[in-house]
Amino acid sequence: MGDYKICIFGSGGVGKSCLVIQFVQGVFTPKYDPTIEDVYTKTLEIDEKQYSLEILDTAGSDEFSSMRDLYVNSGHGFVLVYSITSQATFNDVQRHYSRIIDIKDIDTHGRPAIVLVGNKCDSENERVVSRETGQELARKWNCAFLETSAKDRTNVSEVFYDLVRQIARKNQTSRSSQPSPPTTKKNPSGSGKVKERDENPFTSPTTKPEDKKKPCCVIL
Ligand SMILES: Nc1nc2c(ncn2[C@@H]2O[C@H](COP(=O)(O)OP(=O)(O)OP(=O)(O)O)[C@@H](O)[C@H]2O)c(=O)[nH]1
Ligand SMILES: [Mg+2]
Repeated sequence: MGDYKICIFGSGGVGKSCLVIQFVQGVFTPKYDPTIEDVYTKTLEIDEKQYSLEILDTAGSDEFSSMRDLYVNSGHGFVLVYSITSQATFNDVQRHYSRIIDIKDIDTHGRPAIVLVGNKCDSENERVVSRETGQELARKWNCAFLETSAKDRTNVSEVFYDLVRQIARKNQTSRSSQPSPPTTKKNPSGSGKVKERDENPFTSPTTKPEDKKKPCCVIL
C-alpha cells in the first residue's frame, strides 16, 4: 500500500479546509473557522491499488516558517489552492509554488507532484480569476489544474486522485523517491481528522476524538 503525505497550501479563506473535509467526510462547512493545522487520513483505491493518504491542512494566515519548510520536505504531493473570487490569493499561490521549488531537490527527484486548484467555482458571479489564467499558470508549472467547488463537491475527489496518480507515476520512475513504508496508525482503517498541532505533523499521529471516528472509506 502506498503511504502518501499531501500538503494543502494557499491563502486564508480560499477553502482549503472545506476541500479536505468535503473529500474526507463528504460534508461542506459554511462557517469559516481559520485553521491552525490539521491532519486528515483517508484510504483510497485507485486503479486496483490501495493508497493511504495523510493530508496536512495548513494555516493560510501563517507566514512562511521553518515548520512549513519541514512539511514541504516530507510531503510527497502538494495542492496549491486559490479562490477564483480573489486575485490576491492567485498571486499568493505563486509564492507557495516558488517556496516548494526552492526546497525540493528538483535535480534529483524531478518536479514535485502538484495540482493547482481554483476553488469556489460555484461563485461564478464573483469570479475575478479566469479559468484561462489558471490554466496558463499550470502550463507554465507543467502541473495539473482543476477548478473546484468544495460547496457543491465539483472536482474535489479529482484533485486527490490526480495527485495520487502523479505521485505513483513518479515513484515508478524514480526508486529514490519512494515514499516511506506504511506506518501503523492508531486508527489504521479510519478516515478523518487525526491530530492537531504537533512538532512534526506527519510523524506522530494521535487518535482523533472518538465521536469523530468514521468507518473505513474506500472510493472505487
Ligand atoms: N461559495 C463557496 N464557499 C466556499 C467554498 N469553499 C470554502 N468556502 C467558504 O470559504 C470560507 C473559508 O473556507 P475554509 O475552508 O475555512 O478556508 P481555508 O483556506 O481553510 O482558510 P484558513 O484555514 O484560514 O487558511 C468558509 O466560509 C467556507 O464556507 C466553495 O467552494 N464555495
Ligand atoms: Mg483552513
